[in-house]
Amino acid sequence: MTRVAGEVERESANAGWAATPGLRLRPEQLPPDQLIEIYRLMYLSRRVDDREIMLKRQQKIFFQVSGAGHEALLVAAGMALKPGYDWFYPYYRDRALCLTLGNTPEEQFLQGVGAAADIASGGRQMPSHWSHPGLHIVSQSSSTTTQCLQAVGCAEAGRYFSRHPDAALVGEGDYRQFKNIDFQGDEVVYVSLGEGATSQGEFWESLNTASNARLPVLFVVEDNGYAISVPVEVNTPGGNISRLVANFPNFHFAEIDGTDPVASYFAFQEAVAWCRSGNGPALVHGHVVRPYSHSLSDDDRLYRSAAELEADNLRDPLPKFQMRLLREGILDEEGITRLEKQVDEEVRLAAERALRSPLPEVASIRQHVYSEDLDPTDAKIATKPALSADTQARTMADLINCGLSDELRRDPRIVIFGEDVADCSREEALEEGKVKGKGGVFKLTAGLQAEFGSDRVFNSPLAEANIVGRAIGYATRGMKPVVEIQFFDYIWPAMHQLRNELSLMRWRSNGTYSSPVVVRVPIGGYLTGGSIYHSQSGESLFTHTPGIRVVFPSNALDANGLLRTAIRCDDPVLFFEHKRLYRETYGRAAYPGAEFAIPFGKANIVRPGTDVTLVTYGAVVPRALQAAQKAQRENGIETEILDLRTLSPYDWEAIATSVRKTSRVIVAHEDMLSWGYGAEIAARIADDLFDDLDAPVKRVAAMDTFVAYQPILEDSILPQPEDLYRAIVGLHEY
Ligand SMILES: Cc1ncc(C[n+]2csc(CCOP(=O)(O)OP(=O)(O)O)c2C)c(N)n1
Ligand SMILES: [Mg+2]
Repeated sequence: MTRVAGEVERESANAGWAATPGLRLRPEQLPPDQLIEIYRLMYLSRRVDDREIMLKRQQKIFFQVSGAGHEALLVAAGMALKPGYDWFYPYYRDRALCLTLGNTPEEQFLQGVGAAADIASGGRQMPSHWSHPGLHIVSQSSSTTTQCLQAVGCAEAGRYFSRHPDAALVGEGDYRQFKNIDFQGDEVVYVSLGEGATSQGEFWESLNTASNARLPVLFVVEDNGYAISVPVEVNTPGGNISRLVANFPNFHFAEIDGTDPVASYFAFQEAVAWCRSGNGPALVHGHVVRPYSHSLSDDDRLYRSAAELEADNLRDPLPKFQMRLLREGILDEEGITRLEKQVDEEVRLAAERALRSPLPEVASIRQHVYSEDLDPTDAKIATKPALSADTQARTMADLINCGLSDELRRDPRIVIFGEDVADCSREEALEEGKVKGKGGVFKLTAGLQAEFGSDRVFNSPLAEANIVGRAIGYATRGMKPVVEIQFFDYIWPAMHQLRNELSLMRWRSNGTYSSPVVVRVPIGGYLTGGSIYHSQSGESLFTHTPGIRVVFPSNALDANGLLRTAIRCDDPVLFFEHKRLYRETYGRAAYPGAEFAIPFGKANIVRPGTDVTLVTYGAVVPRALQAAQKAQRENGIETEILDLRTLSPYDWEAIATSVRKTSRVIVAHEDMLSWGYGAEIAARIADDLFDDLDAPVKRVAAMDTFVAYQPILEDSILPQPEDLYRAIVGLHEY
């Protein structure tokens, strides 16, 4: 660990920063041209903010959050890094960074207007939500801190490509055709956040992995002393984040006066050099000010005293740096006025042009929810199983493991990580044959690290957001992470990344970034003792999330064929694997070869019938079969069972065709009844097929409770073959 520039001792955070005794400023100076350019960019950033504030007051734009007070730190950061070479995960205060990298004032005003030509999002995101593919600024959300883990994944991808340059080659017949791979070998990944946002767990998760893997991530904490109205000491014990992070190994740390662009520049140069030369990550903690309240919706006089605001004003980097230029004779009054006039004019013209720019077409709204390049429902994807001499019936667990290994062999961009997925993190033991290896708590990834190496199959920390957040960063760089969440019951820490990030990367960036990750998730109950926290379902939460494909196979062959389509897909896929089905006798199949694939959105008619349609998926499929056999045996009823196989998209054609034939339909699933997946299907059937129905649409599902441990309770909570049988007979008699 090193500690440089601006090492200070003090009790509380921002208050009195400027007066801090012992602040160590570097003796170096910068050439006059660069000092003038720094001032120009700082002033430009402030004036774009001022113009946006005016436009917002005139109701010509609809939101404003300023970067005022952060300019010195961010111009310095931008100058120490290379646009289009390094990668950037900024946050909403980073206007000055983006301007320094080459994002133009006009591009920034186009965001405010919500114009079609807005390069960041085409009018989908608020202004100051930066994104610029040419400059390597990656689309960000409004969620504080989610960018940190993505930046870590982005850095990992850069390292992976430099170690495995062949992986950058374009592959045939999958998502790789649509990804530009761009890596340098020594690129640095910048990520910034406010001091308040360091309270989020994901910040600490990202430090964990950046430190452990010695990744070239430059963390920048922009400490303006407030998170909206909450002062730093409420968010950060002791009021100083530098103190708290100081023991992370492999980091270079710098705590600096972020209102001084020269000191900041030298600090960033050192930090960037540390990262670029492969030593590990760096964290620059810059003390800045916030002269314009949190946003235009906030008035900081409600919670900050006049004296405090006045003290902050004295540290405003813009007048301070102007005074310095005058004092040091870099510019005189006239030079300052000339420069400022030029900038004012540039800003005025840029705003005028942006206001005249065409607005997005309403018809474009649905674009980029999913990939427009690769359609996973395309019937051409379908292949027949290529049977070999090996006709042994394999379990779903086996055929998922084979599918992963076939694809790892075929596509060098695939990495697999998650909790316990590796065979053995201490790989010497594996190499020396001292241990057999674990390969997942359900053994679905067994043998993969041993065969493909620890760069490609490895354990994550016990942190689900870490898994999904990093995977998004990897995928944004064109890789294919196939990650595992150990149990569906523990997917929730990753929910923020799944719902606000993974699903949205393509849509919110107007199709310029994407993150086609596969997340494999063991799910479901019927485990006899699985209890609450190993039995949950909840697939409808994800089918209710646009941008994600949701797959839920019921047998070994489908799992293999759908997994292949998921991995080759250009969209993010949640791949649900029912734990109870992993090793069932039901649904085993012979190995179908390394090219077997099933398109999404194609249901399987598990059992043809003429009297009642039963639409279902997952572990209810074998139970529905039992019920249908009994209904046929005892009541002469012919039930047609549709296994949807993929829940989003789902095969409406197959449902409609069957319901038109039988005029009676049950939608059944293992998840709770109310607001479950079946509600949507039942509502659509009632809407679109009303004239074809001879009876109400019925649903069979779990009780609206969680799953209990004691088997007699579990049995009554989850839908059983007997429940399905009764529903079939009841509906037939209706
Ligand atoms: C996960 C999340 N929670 C809450 C918010 C609402 N919010 C937006 S900015 C902000 C304060 C951020 O403070 P800080 O990290 O210090 O950054 P600053 O705005 O001061 O630069 C909050 C609470 C959010 N955007 N995301
Ligand atoms: Mg803050």
